[in-house]
Amino acid sequence: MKKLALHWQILLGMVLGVGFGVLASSQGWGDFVGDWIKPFGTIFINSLKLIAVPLIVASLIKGITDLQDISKLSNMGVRTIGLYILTTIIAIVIGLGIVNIVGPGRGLDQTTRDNLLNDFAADAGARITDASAQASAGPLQALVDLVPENIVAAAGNNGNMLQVIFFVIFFAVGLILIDPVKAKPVKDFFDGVNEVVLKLIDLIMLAAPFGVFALLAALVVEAPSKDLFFALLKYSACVLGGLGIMVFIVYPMMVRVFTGRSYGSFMSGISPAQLLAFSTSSSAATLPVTMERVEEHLGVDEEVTSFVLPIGATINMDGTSLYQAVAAVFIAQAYGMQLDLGDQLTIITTALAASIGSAAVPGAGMVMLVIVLGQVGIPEVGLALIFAVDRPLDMCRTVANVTGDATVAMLVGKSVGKLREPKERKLDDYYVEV
Ligand code: DAS
Repeated sequence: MKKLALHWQILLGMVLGVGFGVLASSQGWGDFVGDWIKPFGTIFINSLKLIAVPLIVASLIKGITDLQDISKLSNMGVRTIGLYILTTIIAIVIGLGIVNIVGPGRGLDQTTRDNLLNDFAADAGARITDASAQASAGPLQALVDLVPENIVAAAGNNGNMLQVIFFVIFFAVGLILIDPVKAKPVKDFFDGVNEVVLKLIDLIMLAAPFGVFALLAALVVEAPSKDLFFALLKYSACVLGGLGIMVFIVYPMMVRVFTGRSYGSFMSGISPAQLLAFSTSSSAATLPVTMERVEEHLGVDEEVTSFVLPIGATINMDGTSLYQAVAAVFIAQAYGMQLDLGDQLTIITTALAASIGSAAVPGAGMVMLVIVLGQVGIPEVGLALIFAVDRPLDMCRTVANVTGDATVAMLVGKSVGKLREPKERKLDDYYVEV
């Protein structure tokens, strides 16, 4: 029996969702969408987040114990972190290049600027409060936060994916070091959990077209007024242009050069995860699908994906760092500030740190942007200028975040000899055999 390939199903759900959202907005059905459609989108995202932690635990333990050798783990770790930092710096430099050349803030008329500040100052204030709590922490706070005092609490608290990962790596190393006879039942148990969770992902993805329909219909109905978008069009174009260069040029080129994989094969392999990242604005919610796509359709061995992707979903946010660099310079321009080379270098280092510190949930990048603004002396309330268009940009930067993670997983897989050729798939694979 033939059925529509997953990425076409999701794309159809997205298109129909936007269409229905536009119709609902024009007919005044906003409340109906909020009460009867949006909840299905929330349920869909929650179901993906629900299995993210069990998936990370089971696949990390399976992946690391399959290594059987601690030195392989550290070798993979060094390559992973190194590539994550490299791709993030590339993203930030591209963002800075575009925003300094285009200068979107220089053209922003003062009336629009003051209206935006008034309309969104309260929202910006809330984000500034959130971020300043993180900014006031000591230099090693991020390291301290890595070690949870209670793993159950850490697993229950969404933003602490890194604490779960830290504990699971620690546990898996212990499992490698004990008597293999005693370790086998534990390893077999987590292998079984891993299989079950992968099957749950398949079941949840059956609902993907309906989930993204609900998410996008609600998003269109709740979108701020159109004139705000036009006022911030140049700014949005700078962010989208930079993200487009990363997603459609830099990543596929890195994959082509370092793994030999074709453009079409890479893009068709990762596209369902990209569409989900776009619809959910959450790397964490998309992670189960990212892992399944990178393993099954891009050919990276599980012992690599189980390590590289959960870490990437939390600390590697190339799209977010590019957005933070563009937003910081845009706000400075809107206030008539001149940023010298030193300021731009400070933006690079701070955006790198801020993107690592951003949680893999909607809107996290904007909260951490406050830290970048503070470091360069840009008025933090300037956050209000970009609030109106943050959600659609968040959707796009999450696509870049996920694509960057998949790219690094392929490069690390290739470098440790764990990248196999999957069945070659054409980009326009409309139907698959089931
Ligand atoms: N939405 C975040 C993510 O999940 C990115 C961001 O907020 O910038 O990747």
